[in-house]
Amino acid sequence: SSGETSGFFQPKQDDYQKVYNQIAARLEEKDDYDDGSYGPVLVRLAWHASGTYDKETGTGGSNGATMRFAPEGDHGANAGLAAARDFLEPVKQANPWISYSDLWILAGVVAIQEMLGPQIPYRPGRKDKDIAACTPDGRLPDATQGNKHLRDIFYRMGFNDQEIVALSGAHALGRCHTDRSGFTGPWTFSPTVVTNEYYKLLLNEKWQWKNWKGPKQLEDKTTKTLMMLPTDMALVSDKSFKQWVEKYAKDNDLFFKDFSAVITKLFELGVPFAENATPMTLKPTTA
Ligand code: DDH
Repeated sequence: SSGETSGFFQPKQDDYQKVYNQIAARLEEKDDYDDGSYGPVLVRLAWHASGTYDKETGTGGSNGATMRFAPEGDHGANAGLAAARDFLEPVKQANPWISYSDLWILAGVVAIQEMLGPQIPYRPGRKDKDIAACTPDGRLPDATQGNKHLRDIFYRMGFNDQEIVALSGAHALGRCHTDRSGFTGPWTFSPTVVTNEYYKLLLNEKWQWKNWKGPKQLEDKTTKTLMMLPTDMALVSDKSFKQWVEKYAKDNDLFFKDFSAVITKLFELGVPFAENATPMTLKPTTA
């Protein structure tokens, strides 16, 4: 495919597929983490790299990977994401031509596809920025809050109510950690597979406040092993959000289609792509 010519390397789709495959192989190999996969925390890294975007000022977003630096890496919302960044470091060392910004987003794409989610089109072209581009604390959502906060945060990035609900389906994946956010537990029984289970559980389970010393969270009445955050419950206490929860709970294909579109939009916020940057379809290793 491509080679190193006259000192600069122009990566092609093949080269990104190779990095994809390396990340996928590492996911497979390091299966003793959490519920058996680094996949969820990689998705969270890509989301927190992107979700700092402010459409008014054009600041933040995935173009920059400024979470590498202490002010942003130390924001409370980013607690625990060093695990994801460290997981990717050997891949960066093996492929020094890829920017951290492109690598983190590629890893999000790999994680979603390898956890049997929808195909996510990938466009490279992000450049790493220096410490001066770190965003101020407070741009990512605060799980203790409600509908108004959700809209303030996600409208600032340029999303609407349907998109807020579609993005939130990512909570089918992973879990909360007391030493990171203070919350505890997974949202679903299959936290390493992309499904519409999050919406089904939101609607069909009875949720009660968990009786514990930690931050206010909900537990399912039936097994008391699953959790919801106050911000998750906001999606069923608000008519405009709830209609989408109902649609996605009924129709996994619709969720996959809308999730793919909205996560692509999230991952590309604030990225000035070249005119000829066409999205790539990278092949899952599970196919
Ligand atoms: Fe989230 N999330 N998230 N989340 N998130 C947490 C974990 C994970 C909120 C709070 C938390 C999105 C939206 C919201 C993932 C993906 C996405 C944790 C637990 C908290 C708290 C962290 C820890 O203790 O380790 C809030 C609030 C919102 C909101 O207001 C909407 C979105 C949009 C996504 C996305 O990817 C598109 C994933 C994956 C995890 C699991 C991480 C892990 O380590 O496991």
